[in-house]
Amino acid sequence: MKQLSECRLYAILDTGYVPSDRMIAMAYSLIAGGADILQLRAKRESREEIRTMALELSPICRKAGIAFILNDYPDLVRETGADGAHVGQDDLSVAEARRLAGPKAIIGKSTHSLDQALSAGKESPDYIGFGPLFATATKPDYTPIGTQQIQEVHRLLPFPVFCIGGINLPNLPSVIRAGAKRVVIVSDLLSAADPVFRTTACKALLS
Ligand code: TZP
Ligand code: MG
Repeated sequence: MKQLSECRLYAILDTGYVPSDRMIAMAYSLIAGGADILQLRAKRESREEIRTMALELSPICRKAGIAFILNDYPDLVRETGADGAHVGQDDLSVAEARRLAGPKAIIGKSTHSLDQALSAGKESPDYIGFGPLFATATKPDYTPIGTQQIQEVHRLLPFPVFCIGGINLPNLPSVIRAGAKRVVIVSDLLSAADPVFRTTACKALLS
């Protein structure tokens, strides 16, 4: 499996954008476009529905050689064959998530400010998400933090930082100029007329 340090483009399969009957096709499109990691983010589905989707997605990612991460549900990581879990500020600690997901699991944490990023650093996650950089309908209740602190967060933290929130193909060059090395993109890839083309274009800018 691709190491996190090699990963540049983290794509999220968010069920708010992709109906369950298109989920697998979308996973293949994101992979074909060069996504380095896939996350399943299903905020409205039941644990059982998430388990079923994860059982389908995890062998697809495994064959593609990329990590498959569950948003929330570290307790489902082992039984679904996922590679890790992503926790938010109001979720389990990184240590608790790791205990449930297993010692080899990748554990990521969301952070929404420089202070939160530095606190998360003390929990030794495998990576953090940092944002939302810009306003986004995918996470509407959060204040955008802009791009000014991207270099600082990279300077202070020893693990991969994935900038997130409102990033799209048109603004990606400015995000990279601001210091981002890795990004998470959700709606811009999932809502694209041609998700393979869009993912390929974003990946090309990051490589
Ligand atoms: N966490 C911070 S912003 C965000 C999450 C899950 C949503 C990112 O989605 P998009 O559509 O790429 O703005
Ligand atoms: Mg969560």
